[in-house]
Amino acid sequence: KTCNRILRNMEASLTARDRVGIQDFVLLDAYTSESAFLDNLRKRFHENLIYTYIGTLLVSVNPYKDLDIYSKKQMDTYMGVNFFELPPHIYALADNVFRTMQSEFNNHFILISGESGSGKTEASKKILQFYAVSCPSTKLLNNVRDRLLLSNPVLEAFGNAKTLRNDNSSRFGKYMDIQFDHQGGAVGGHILSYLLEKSRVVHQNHGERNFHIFYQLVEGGEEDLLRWLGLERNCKHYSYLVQGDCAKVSSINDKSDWKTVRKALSVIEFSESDIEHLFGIIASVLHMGNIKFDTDSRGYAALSNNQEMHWVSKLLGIPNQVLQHGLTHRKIEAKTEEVFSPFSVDHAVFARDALAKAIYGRTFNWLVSKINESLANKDSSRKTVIGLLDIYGFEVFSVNSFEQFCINYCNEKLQQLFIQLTLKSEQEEYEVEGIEWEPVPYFNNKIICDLVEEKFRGIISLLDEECLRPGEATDLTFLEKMEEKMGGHPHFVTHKLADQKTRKTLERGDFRLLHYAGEVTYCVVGFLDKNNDLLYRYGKEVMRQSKNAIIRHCFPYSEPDTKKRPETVVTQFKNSLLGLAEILMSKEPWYVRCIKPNEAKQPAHFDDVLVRHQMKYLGLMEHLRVRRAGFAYRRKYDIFLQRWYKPLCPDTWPNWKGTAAEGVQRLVKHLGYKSDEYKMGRTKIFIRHPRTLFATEDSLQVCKHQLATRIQAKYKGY
Ligand code: AOV
Ligand code: MG
Repeated sequence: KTCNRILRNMEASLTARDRVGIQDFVLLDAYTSESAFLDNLRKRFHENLIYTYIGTLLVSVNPYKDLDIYSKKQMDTYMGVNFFELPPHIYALADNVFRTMQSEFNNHFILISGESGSGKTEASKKILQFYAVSCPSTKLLNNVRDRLLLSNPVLEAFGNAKTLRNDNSSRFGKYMDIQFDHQGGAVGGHILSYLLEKSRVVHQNHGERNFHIFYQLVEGGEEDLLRWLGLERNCKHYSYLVQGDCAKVSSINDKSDWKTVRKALSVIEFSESDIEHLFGIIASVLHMGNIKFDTDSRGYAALSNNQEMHWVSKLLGIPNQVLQHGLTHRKIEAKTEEVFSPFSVDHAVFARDALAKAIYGRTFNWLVSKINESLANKDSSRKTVIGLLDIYGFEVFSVNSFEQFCINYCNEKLQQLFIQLTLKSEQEEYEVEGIEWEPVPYFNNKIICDLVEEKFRGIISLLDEECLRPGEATDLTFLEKMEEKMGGHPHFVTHKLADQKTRKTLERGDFRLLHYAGEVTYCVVGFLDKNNDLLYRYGKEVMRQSKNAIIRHCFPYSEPDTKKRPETVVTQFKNSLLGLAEILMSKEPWYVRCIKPNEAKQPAHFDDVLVRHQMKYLGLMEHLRVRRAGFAYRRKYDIFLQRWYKPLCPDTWPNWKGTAAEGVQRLVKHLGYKSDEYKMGRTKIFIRHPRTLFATEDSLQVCKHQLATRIQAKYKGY
């Protein structure tokens, strides 16, 4: 039956192929041709068919318009149906992952990748919605489900912002585990967040905004609330909100988003007091941004506007005098007494911004842990999980800084993981299993990952080294060191070397990395400061006196000894990515590769050059070649035989005495597998097409049914 449905779907798609292209690139005749691949994507895109498979990998092209393909009816259509029976859809992938998890009782993850604005976050939301609607439900589970869904608008409000690339750009990385019980009910979840782009709190480039939540509060906050927070209903009034000069964005409705977030917070069990403290913090950051400093008669910083200070003091519950002193002084180590040194105006501004960033960043982490408490599953029985990874995509601006360096490094790592899990391991497995195989060449970006992260020699090591030499090192000495150490590297270019390697000139303070996804020129200014993320100890001490419960939680007394050097930002990030790779490697991978059709964020516009570039760096052609020449399904002989299919052959049922490999050989002979449909490896059977397996699966269902009927008949009298 399944096989017939698949064939029907294939036939239907073949009949319509001239108009709508092919649903699975594996079926493309000219499968090695990049142009045929591109034509197929374009054709489908113009028919609003944004999804296409390469085997079980899903390619998605951002339509930049709402399509009527995400209704409850669509979800029902895709539920419990085999992968190739219906046209490609993100729901088909979600459903397939879910059912594989259930039948094999193991853990999975879905890696969603693509550049900034290609549709990763939307894809992850669709998957989550599918699980929320399709999983078996009880009243208790409904609770978890609502919280899982509503954690999204809250985290987006605090962690997303408008950039030049995307009006709702994720400025943090997110990995979310959804936990299922053995009946398939969603019983809990856990979120890990990665490096929030804190610098946005105090600075935004032209055409960009601060995090959404600030605008939502100012635009949507109720009159009483704003009065209580001392805020005006005017974003232009706040220096932290106007640097990008685009407080209003046509695609964003801050007022209605505010309502959604406010409601979500209550469902996720934030108490009224939590919410009060949370918005007290958001407002105090805005007030802090408006604090100005004058030079006093001795040349030191003095506060020039007390009104803002009054509000920060009130909202954070810190005495005004203490706060003022904390913003204008630094504490100096002395044996017996406390000695304070006053700041210059520049220093005071730096310390103020550092404090605002620390407050926001730590509050964000608090928010994630609070959401995790609410998603936590109280029952300790064994669960299986599906992990969803939605991280900031590769990005290039006219000026790129430390933040882009971290984001793009993270994308290199994910690409490396993809390569290891697909192209490399797939081909290595054929070799290990002794299957004849013509290797498919591909670009391995390990060379770029090493350039960035190699111990003692990579860019991160050099940067950390320079951060250890306060007073002596500068951004420029860091650049010089890189020039000296990695000048000869094929993926690294600086001012001095620019002409020879790419024939494009570079400014003095720039260096360029030739990433897997394209060239990015980084401006070195600010790298050391941002990597150090220095927050004066005194500032922390002042925060500890706060009466605001969240702030007290975020600045605990038990913080590690400040005399010991904390890890730098980039090193922490590198370690957290290592941890992420470990989490992922222990699960079965699935992929969604997102493509951005044009730079203008416009519907119905398909830019060939842009898409071709993404196809290339995402490794789609290589993936297709490996898929096409390879085998869709493989299983260890004993699992294939004992766990699954031995009832299908009289020789192997009920007991098979020989080796598992021989048993499998008997079995597939009996089932009539043709010789080009499968291969016997050293430890596994490899099956070329899913349809072969589906047919076997159908036979098994029939067989089980017959068995059940026979057993029923036998025990009728009991
Ligand atoms: P990203 O997550 O990949 O970028 P998003 O998922 O935020 O990109 O998508 C960007 C925008 O494209 C969304 O806000 C929607 O307007 C539109 N969009 C994406 N997918 C769809 C879809 N399936 N249907 C309709 N519109 C869509 V970044 O987080 O910047 O790397 O850092
Ligand atoms: Mg995103």
